[in-house]
Amino acid sequence: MSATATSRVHFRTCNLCEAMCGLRIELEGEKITAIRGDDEDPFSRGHVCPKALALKDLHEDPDRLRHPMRRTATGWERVSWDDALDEAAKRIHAVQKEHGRDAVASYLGNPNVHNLGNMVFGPELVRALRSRNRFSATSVDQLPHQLVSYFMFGHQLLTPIPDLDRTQYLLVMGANPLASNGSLMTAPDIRARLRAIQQRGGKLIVVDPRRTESAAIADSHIFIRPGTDALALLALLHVVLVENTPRASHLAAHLEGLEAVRELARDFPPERVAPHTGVPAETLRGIARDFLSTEQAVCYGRMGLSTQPFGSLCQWLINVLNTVTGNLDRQGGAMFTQPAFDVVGGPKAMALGRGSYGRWKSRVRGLPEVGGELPAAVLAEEMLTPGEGRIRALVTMAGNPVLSTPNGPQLERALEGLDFMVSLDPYLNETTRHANLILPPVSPLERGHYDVAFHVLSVRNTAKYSPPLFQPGPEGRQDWQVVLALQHRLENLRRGRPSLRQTLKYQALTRMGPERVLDIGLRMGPYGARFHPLRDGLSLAKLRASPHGVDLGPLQPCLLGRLQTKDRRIQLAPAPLMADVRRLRETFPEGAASEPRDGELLLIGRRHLRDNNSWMHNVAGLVKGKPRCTLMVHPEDASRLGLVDGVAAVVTSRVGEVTVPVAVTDDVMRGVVSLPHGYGHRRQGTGQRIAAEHAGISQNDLTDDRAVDLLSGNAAFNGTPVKVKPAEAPAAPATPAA
Ligand SMILES: Nc1nc2c(c(=O)[nH]1)N[C@H]1C(S)=C(S)[C@@H](COP(=O)(O)OP(=O)(O)OC[C@H]3O[C@@H](n4cnc5c(=O)[nH]c(N)nc54)[C@H](O)[C@@H]3O)O[C@H]1N2
Ligand SMILES: Nc1nc2c(c(=O)[nH]1)N[C@H]1C(S)=C(S)[C@@H](COP(=O)(O)OP(=O)(O)OC[C@H]3O[C@@H](n4cnc5c(=O)[nH]c(N)nc54)[C@H](O)[C@@H]3O)O[C@H]1N2
Ligand code: SF4
Ligand SMILES: [Mo]
Repeated sequence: MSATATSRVHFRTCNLCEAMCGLRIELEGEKITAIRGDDEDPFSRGHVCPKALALKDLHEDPDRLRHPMRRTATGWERVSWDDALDEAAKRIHAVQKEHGRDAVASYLGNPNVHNLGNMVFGPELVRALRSRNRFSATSVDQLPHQLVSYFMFGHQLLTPIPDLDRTQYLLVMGANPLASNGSLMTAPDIRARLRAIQQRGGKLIVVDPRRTESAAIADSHIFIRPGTDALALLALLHVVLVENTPRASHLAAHLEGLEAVRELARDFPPERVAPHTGVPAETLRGIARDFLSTEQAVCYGRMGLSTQPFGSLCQWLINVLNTVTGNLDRQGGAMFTQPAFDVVGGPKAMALGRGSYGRWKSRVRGLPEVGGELPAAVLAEEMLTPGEGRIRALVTMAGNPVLSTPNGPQLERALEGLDFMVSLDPYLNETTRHANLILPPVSPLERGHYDVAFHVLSVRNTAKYSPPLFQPGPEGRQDWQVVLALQHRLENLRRGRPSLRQTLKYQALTRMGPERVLDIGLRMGPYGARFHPLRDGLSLAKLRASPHGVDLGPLQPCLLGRLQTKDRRIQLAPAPLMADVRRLRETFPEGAASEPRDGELLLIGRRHLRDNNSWMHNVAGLVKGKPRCTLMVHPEDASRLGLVDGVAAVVTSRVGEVTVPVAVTDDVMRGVVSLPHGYGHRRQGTGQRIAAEHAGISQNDLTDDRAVDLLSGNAAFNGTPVKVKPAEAPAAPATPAA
């Protein structure tokens, strides 16, 4: 029998970053022969980055786990799904019975947000555990944005998005979209979209302690001392509100607290902040004047502003600047989406929580809960500190906190002491090697996809569903199926016997699946077909019939209809944020200047187009070439410290030490050094062979779990004080053992 493989083409959305690029995948039989950009996708218009091809590598990776694994004294052994789920449920139940509910913690990582099933049913895992010890990658990332949206607009996901395609002036602070492809600003082919601003006569300004890839294409790049952006933003507000009178916006009648903000800004003229930020007063005055004179301007700040000690103040002041210059909820300014599956304003059953603040506190350090979670920076101390309420077991789903959260080595020590740990993850890595059980989901190509989160954060209203490309084998489970199965077992264990009600609920949810929930959400949403057979509107069937996606138009002013504050007003001066300015004043006293302390340098992060946090270094095509895990050092610092380009240096912080090759470059500011995060694959007992050959070191072996934005608890990775010295001459090679 001769088998001629049939060729076919499959269209889907890339789920690897926030850009939602449309892909055109070519196949011969079951084999992928090419992955290209989908020219017919109205949003991404054929753009892809080098990571798109990795979807094939991830799918075919022999190191990717394909069945549940149990750790034993002699190594890992394969177990059946039933045995693994029974064991996980029994052990979680046993820990909670003996030590209380909060003794079991959960940590949910970033890829959950890129996964339809996990967005719909992931919260069931947290609900099933009934523990207050909930953690996620949110608190090493965008937590300040969420907290500020909750305070100002009444919902943590009511996030203003730069109207990239219509703005005439984009002020980027602490983001590098040319490497990250954009974040909290879904915008495929970001380079072309940024260039377009300039082509239509607009300007791109980048404020960053490093001359990044994005800064290199900007009209101007301004170096700023790490961690001082809140001061710079207050100075911009000073020029706008105190030295000038900005035009009134259509929201003027709906603003609460404008005078309070003006009074606050009075104390921060550009001259007062310059000795701390390193930004000349005239530079800030120029930006403020541009903001006042440009019809459509917007300030946008991301990781560099969120993961620093004043992350919440930064994101708040950005929103205030956009608002008082008349650019909030306005074409070309900072706008809000109206997503087809509306988890913010849609039907209650579909909605994600509005948010919350300080309903409880972490046991050891007393940091407040935000949106039902505690900061990842306290996870290790909650495991290591004895006493009532100590965490003794952990469930991780799509997360690698050993490499992603501050002071990773301390967390590793803490994981070693747990009574039980289970990880939903396709890889045996730095975190999951500590688990007793690993429950691997299918590959991204074996599941349906819809970006529940990123359609909410997009620069244009669009909707797109991708069906599974491959059918999973008999051992294949999606995360959501594992979550529901675990929840079902836990409920029965708590009751002491199987309950009919629980069984019916479990069967109903399993049969429904995320696709059915998506269909209902689309139908009930702002463009929905409802349940009327003749109504022309969105439904899952409609999206299935539009494999390149549906364009729903540019963002529209809609804030007043979507606002969820109690008094239906925009809160410009929320009390917790106003109060936190005191901490800023104390850190950066008036009349003083911020100077480096005894030879210390400030460490910042760095992303590269071919990396994706910690988990894609097992893809050969992405790690090839020059090693990227290097310490960038300014030439003057290098010569002062005796550091040589390409030669190893020892970097020390309060919590740890790493040895890493130096890259001497004046792309970083004097006094600042930069390392990427997500490396550090040298740990014993992991199962990612290619990553181990390109190990690098983990930036989070240096970052400090004590350094947080005190208001939100978000990790303050950027601005970690470090000392750097040349590494000793390499030791003579050891005599080989006989
Ligand atoms: N290729 C790739 N793409 C990714 C990811 C990845 O790992 N690799 N990760 C994805 C994820 S999870 C996210 S959250 C996004 C993040 O997306 P971005 O925020 O755009 O990415 P970063 O490269 O972290 O940009 C942060 C910038 O802040 C600067 N910075 C550091 N400290 C300060 C400071 O104190 N002040 C100022 N003004 N700037 C500062 C840094 O130099 C850096 O250029 O990227 C996503 N996309
Ligand atoms: N120093 C420093 N640290 C940082 C950052 C920084 O800029 N500097 N950035 C922070 C940011 S923005 C983020 S978002 C975090 C990310 O932090 P994490 O989410 O903790 O880490 P990731 O590297 O994204 O790891 C994702 C894990 O999910 C697994 N995975 C991938 N896809 C799936 C799936 O579909 N299902 C399941 N069950 N598992 C899956 C991978 O194998 C991997 O183990 O890191 C943060 N850490
Ligand atoms: S930019 Fe992001 S979404 Fe687009 S191909 Fe690259 S990883 Fe995928
Ligand atoms: Mo992130």
